Amino acid sequence: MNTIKSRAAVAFAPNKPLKIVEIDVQRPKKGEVLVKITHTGVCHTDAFTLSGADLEGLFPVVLGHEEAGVVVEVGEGVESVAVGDHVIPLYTAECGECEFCQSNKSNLCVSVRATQGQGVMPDGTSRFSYNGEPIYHYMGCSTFSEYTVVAEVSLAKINPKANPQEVCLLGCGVTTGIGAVHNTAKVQAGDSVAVFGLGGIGLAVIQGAKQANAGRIFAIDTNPDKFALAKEFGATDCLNPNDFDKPIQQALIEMTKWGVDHTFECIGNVEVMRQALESAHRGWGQSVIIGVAGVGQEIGTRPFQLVTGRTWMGTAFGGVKGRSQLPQMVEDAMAGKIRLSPFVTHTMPLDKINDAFDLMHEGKSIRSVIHY
Ligand code: NAD
Ligand code: AHE
Ligand code: ZN
Repeated sequence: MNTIKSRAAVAFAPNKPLKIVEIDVQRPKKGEVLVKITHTGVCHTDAFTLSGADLEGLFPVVLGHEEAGVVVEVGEGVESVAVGDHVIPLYTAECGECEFCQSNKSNLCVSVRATQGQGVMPDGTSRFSYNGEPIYHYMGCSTFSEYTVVAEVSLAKINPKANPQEVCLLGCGVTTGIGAVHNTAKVQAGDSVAVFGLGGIGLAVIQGAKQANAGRIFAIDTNPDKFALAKEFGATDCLNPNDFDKPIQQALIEMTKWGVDHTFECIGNVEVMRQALESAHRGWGQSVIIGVAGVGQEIGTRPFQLVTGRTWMGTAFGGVKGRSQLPQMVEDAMAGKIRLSPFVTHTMPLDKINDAFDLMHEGKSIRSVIHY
């Protein structure tokens, strides 16, 4: 048999609930791997694409990109993973050979990125179908299907003893936040930090800032229910912008005299991106954009903000090179150096996945983890 059946949550159209159906998954071709997903987180980026605001959004599609699984079959030529290996699929591949992999300045491997953005495998075709009609892949992962096919270069092999319900979060949210602190901003001991948006990403930034022995850590969210966990991760000051009768950037500058050394936007709101940049310290402040903004959205500020020494930066997957660096992050989580359990506020089987999106939109969850 050249195909297997797989239970999947398919997004047939933007802004509609996912439908749980049985899809057909083709066996892996050359350079590809069939993975049985055991756990997958639901990240705001999945909701973003489902909303129709993603320039690269295609339907019907199997979403999901924050996961852990086990290799069940390898295609021709695959040597770096074998059947039974525990893996984390990567939306930022690492081929080791492209200009970006060869550089220590970037993790943005281009080996499969073009076809990934078109919702297909590197040979230009999909491995998924439903009633004979093709379904698109998503971010090179598509983990809202029990079985998925990914490129070999998109797999990090991890310690099989790791807890998959927790380390799946290293497939996106936690790695992105922690990596943004260490690899992108390069926060140093004593530096001040401001985090805008306290979801999975923002809380991971706080965890990273604490690891870096940052000084004051401002945690900013319009939902005060997020403050307890922010404090648990190390926030020193929790601020709700709605409590101020002035722009939050002005409040932060008044609280710090010249602004904050490092600010992080973890929402995907271009107005907040401006607030974060303008909260950064005169002369050297850095502002890192992590949030993903919708099609047509643009950022703006007075150029004077940059002339006076602020730097605007961005990061994807926290600058982490997945195949070479993620296995060690899994070890760090197993050793208690990275805390994952507080992020997992809800767990549920695949057929309840639409609840995970509702909980996110209602501000009630940090991460819902789906188990198969
Ligand atoms: P989330 O929905 O769990 O958290 C977002 C938080 O922002 C919520 O707590 C919400 O209350 C808060 N918020 C919303 N509007 C606000 C405002 N105006 N001011 C202050 N707080 C506000 O989302 P998440 O999963 O943590 O993802 C955050 C963003 O990061 C998304 O845009 C996602 O697409 C993006 N992301 C980017 C990368 C990357 O590699 N660059 C990786 C993962 C996620
Ligand atoms: N498809 C969107 C861009 C989405 C985006 O920026 N994605 C982030 C990861 S979000 C994970 O939750 C990323 O890694 N970007 C770099 C890349 O290569 O995709 C659009 O605007 O078209
Ligand atoms: Zn994500």
